[in-house]
Amino acid sequence: MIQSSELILNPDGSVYHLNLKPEHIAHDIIFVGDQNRVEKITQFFDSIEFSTQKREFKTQTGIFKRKRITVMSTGIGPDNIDIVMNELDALVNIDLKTRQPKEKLTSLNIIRIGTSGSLQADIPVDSFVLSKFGLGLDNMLRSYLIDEVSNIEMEDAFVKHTNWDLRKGKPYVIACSSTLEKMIESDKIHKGITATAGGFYGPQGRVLRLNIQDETLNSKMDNFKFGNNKITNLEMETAAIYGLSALLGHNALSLNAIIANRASGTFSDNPYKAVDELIAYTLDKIALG
Ligand code: R1P
Repeated sequence: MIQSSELILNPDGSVYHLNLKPEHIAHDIIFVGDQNRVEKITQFFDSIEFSTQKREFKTQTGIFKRKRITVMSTGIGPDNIDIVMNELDALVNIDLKTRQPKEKLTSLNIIRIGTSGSLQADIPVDSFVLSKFGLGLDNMLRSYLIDEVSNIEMEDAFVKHTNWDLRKGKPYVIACSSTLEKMIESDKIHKGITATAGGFYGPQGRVLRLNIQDETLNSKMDNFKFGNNKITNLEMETAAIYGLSALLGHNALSLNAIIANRASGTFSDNPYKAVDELIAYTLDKIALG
């Protein structure tokens, strides 16, 4: 039995941070970072059956073209992903009354629609990126036993290429769900490795008033290659979502609208438009899938 200090439930039986009960979530789930993006998606739904919010975790479940879909904001960063993924998994794979893991496990489909900065001059602002791999620079996943799901060869090649200081922890690499990749991909979408940082400024190479440990990291990431894969973009959730999904048995895919190009120093004139287009594209693919 899982103790009440380990799996915390609210007085109404919902999971602690997400405020959700098992009946509130669909099998197909869209993650966004920003809580205001939830309604940008559900405005296209035919109906909404459930809404809740606690802190940055806003959830709505409804029907889009006959498909039941849950849209949830994760807030910013891998630490939030640890909460979201564990509590979502508990909703489907732990009996909340007996506090025992279920014998028959459920796999959720999780698609992130995020915003991100491109590291490549040829992936301009307003384009879309599908993350074939998540490269975690953040360490969150290292609290789990990950060797069976991580790509150790790529991790080692990255550490060598960037002369990575292991005092910052060892980066981890996790692949996307190939089933979801096939469902969503098209020639409109760039594919590559998405680097996930544990912070927005120093951890992504931004210098305001503090010196950072490696000022050349972004340019080294920019020319890292593993097979045909290059690091396309940098954000703060993908690798953590891929890692916990792989460990817990869920399918995950991350899509990002590129709103900044770190190689050219440019920012989209209308970042909301790119996000809206990615939302419309993804919803149609999920409805067909
Ligand atoms: C930083 O501004 C946030 O924006 C990006 C980063 O991953 C981080 O969460 O994604 P979202 O727009 O999905 O939040």
